[in-house]
Amino acid sequence: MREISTAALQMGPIQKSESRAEVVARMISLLEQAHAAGAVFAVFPELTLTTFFPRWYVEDQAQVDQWFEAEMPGPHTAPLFARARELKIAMSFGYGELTPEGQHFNTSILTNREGEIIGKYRKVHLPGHSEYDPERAFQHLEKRYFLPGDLGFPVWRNLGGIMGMMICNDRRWPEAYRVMGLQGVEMVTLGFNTPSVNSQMSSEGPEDRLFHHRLSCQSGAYQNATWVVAVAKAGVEDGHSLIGGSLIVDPNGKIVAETKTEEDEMIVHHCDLEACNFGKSTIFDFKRHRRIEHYGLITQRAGAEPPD
Ligand code: CDT
Repeated sequence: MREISTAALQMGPIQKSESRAEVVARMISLLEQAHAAGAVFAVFPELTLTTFFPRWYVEDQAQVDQWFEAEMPGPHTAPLFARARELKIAMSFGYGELTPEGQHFNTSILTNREGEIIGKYRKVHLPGHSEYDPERAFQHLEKRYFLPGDLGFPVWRNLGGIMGMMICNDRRWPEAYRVMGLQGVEMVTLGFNTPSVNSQMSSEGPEDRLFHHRLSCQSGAYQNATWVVAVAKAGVEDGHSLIGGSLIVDPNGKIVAETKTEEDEMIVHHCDLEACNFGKSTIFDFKRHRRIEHYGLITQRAGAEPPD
C-alpha cells in the first residue's frame, strides 16, 4: 500500500463582500477538520480566496486586481500556510495570480507537508469570452481576466506519489489528463466553479452539469489509471448558483466519495496509489498500446475541419 489520506475540502459560496481574512478562516477550519480525520493532503477549489469574479464585467483594472494575489504566501494567506505547516498537511488550492510583470493567471499551487510550494500550474483551457456579452444570462469573462497558462501540465513527486494539477474547465479536455498520464501521474487534483445553469442554454441545468462533471472526471481517471480529486466552490454567490459534487475518483473511474451539500464540506478517502498499477500495466500500458503515428492531428489542428 502507498496511501495518501486525501481530503477534498469543498467551499460554500463566497460573496463579493467577503474579505480574504474571512475566507482564510474558513479554509483553516476545514484544514483542521481534515487533520482530525487523519488526512495528510488537503485539496481546495479553483479561485478559493474570492468569489467567482469572472461573472462580473469590470473595466477598471485596479478594481480587477483586488481579486488577485501578488504574493504567495502573502499577507492574507500566511496564516493558512503557518497552520498547514503546524499540522504537517500538504495542500493544493487555486487563486488569481498577478505576476511581477503584471500578467494575470488562473493558478493553482501544490505544497509539501512542510508548507513549501513545490508546484505551480496555470489554467490552460480558459472558457468563456473577453467582452461583455448581452446574449448570455450571466457573464463568464475568464478570457478577459486571465492569460492562458504557460506552464503546460507538469507533474511533481509529493507524499510518495506522482501528482498533477488542472483547473475546472481543463477536466473536460482529455488531452490535459493524457499529458500527465504520459508522465505517470497517480493523482490529479482540480478545483472548479461550475455555474448550475448554462448561461447560453437555460434548459441545461444542475442535473446535466453534474452529469458532465462526473463523466469528465471519471473518464479521465479511468483512461489514465489515476486518482482524480475534484473540488467545488459551490452554492449561491450574489444570486449566482454553482454546482457542488466534489468527488474523489479511483483509478478505475469509480466515485469513492462525493459531497452532499453546497456548503463548506469535507470528504476524505485513503487513496492507495498502488491501485493505479493494474490499469497502467494492462489496458492503459501506454508504451505497448498507443499508436502515436495516428495522433498527429491532435497537436497540428485546434478546430474541427470536416471533409468537403
Ligand atoms: N471555472 C470554469 O472553468 N467553469 C467552466 C464553466 C464552463 S461552462 C461549461 C467549467 O468548465 O465548469
